[in-house]
Amino acid sequence: MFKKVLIANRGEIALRIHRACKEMGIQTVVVHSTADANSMAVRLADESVCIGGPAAKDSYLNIHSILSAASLTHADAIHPGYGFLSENAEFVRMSEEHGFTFIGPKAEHIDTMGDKVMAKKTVTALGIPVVPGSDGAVEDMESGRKTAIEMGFPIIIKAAHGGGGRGMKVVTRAEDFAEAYSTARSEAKANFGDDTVYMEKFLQKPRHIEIQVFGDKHGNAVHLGERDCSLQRRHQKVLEEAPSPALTEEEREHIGALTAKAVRDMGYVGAGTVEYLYEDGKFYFMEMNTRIQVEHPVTEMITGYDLIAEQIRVAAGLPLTLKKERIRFRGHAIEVRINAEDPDTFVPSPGEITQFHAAGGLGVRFDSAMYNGYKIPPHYDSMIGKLIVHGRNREECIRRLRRAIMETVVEGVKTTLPLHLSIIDHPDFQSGDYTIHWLEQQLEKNQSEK
Ligand code: MV4
Repeated sequence: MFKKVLIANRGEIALRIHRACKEMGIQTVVVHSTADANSMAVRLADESVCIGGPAAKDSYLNIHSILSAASLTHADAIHPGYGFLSENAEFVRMSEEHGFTFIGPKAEHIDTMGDKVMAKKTVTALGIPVVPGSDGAVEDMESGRKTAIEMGFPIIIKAAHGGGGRGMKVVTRAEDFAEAYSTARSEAKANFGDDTVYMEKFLQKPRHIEIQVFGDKHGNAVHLGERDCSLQRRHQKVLEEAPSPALTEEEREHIGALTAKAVRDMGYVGAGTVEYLYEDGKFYFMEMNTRIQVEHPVTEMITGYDLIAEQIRVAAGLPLTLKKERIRFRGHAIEVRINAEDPDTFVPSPGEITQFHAAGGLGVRFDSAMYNGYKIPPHYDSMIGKLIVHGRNREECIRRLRRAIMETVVEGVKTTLPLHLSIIDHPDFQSGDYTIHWLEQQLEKNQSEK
């Protein structure tokens, strides 16, 4: 096992990784920017190294500084968390060349899944269902329009090197295809440095359902069930829950087994998430994320496994402790992301937290790097914490979440807690009847009432 792990991240996930390391008897080094010198992770880690200025490119994205810090402190392995360098294949290769184990998948799998056309080809060959569409890239306007007419509108044009919803165009009529196609290509070139685009039938009322997977270096792979992440705003997840209120036990078993088999056949190592759109009882592959995700605690709460500890064990070459026969799903879990933002306008609200109290009690978990007097720097993502609640069933979970939100105190900055309260109090949420468009439609309604 590793003696020392370098944490190449910040905020709540840096702290989350530190906690897992401490429970495993591993020493921690956290790297940080000048803006994060007073962070909780820096305070708690065994060692810390300041690696640059506040801008991510000067610190959390600076591969050379991070590898220097790892050399200087004699770290054995590097945990990238999520975001930043977590899906950068070049960082994986350079880390390994310098003798550090990357706690994550192989560079090859990061590359494959980073190219959405290649990802779709790869998973199709492994028996995963995908959205009908262009077979690979759309090379020219005429063939694209022809395929679109054959498939029937609406269709969606996506950038091969995009992801997270950026660079997509929905087309509803053949007359609009030409313009959408050329705009999509030039935007893809400008944003991702590659103008490759592909096309799919546009699903109009799907849910976002993702499967948590894990593989090890011995050829084992398992799934840990799904998370329903349909409640999003501008491709940012707002609330996640497991199990999905939309799935039957048979559907869960089916998509879970199919996904685990594909991941095993790929030889995938570490934590991953396979994202699907789900509509009318059918699943369609969207993309695979080759990292641990923000919402992983939802899965931890219903399975009882520590997914960060499992990532570390697998990276060290140990076999999965997650055993298919032993994975049981217990009760229901919901996570709400607490952002330092105005709950109506979503304008970021950095500044000093003047009063802070985390909710507690049975079934309540608060993952955050906040403390009384903490100054939220303006340079990063506005997520300042996650409130995760477990209950024996969905109804108990929602009631407990309401209680926990009411108990949480964050003063000095605006937060999205009031938004979460309004979501969980809504009959559509309580009945589990929502799609990927529900939240934005709801917010529009509220706006027009004002
Ligand atoms: C789609 C889709 C409908 N049909 N693809 C958005 C993020 C990116 N990963 C893929 N996305 C979508 N792809 C087809 N063929 C609708 C979306 C989409 C979406 C997906 C998940 C969660 C929220 C979303 C919001 C808008 C659009």
